[in-house]
Amino acid sequence: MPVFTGKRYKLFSSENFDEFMKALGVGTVTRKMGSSVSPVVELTENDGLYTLKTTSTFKNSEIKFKLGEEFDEETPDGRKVKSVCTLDGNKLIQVQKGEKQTTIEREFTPTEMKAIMKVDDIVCTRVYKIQD
Ligand code: DKA
Repeated sequence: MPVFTGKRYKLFSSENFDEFMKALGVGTVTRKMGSSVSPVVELTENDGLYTLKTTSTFKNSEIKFKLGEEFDEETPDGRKVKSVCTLDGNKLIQVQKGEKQTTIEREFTPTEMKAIMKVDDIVCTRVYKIQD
């Protein structure tokens, strides 16, 4: 298994998340809530079906997908998008197509997960440290 599945990663640092959310049209109240929480992310895999769970006191979300297969996703801020996830070594690359196109690249290592999220010309970097 190339990725570190079944581990829990908790948000440690975040850059440009407010700008990223603003570019997606997320309102002030939701942005404040989104910025104030430290979500825990967990990726698991069973027979080629991946589950990515994000939990926080603000919102819990879960997506299930097979690599390379498009699926419908409702984002934590309520956008309805078409997503495709692929794997490049330890990097899970998610492309979300909706009113705007977003990419979320999550790189998993034994100690941390780094998410690079892009929309328009905005790059948001979020680092999550392993738990347990
Ligand atoms: C995360 O996994 C953040 C995921 C990005 C969500 C986009 C907009 C959220 C607005 C609350 O830590």
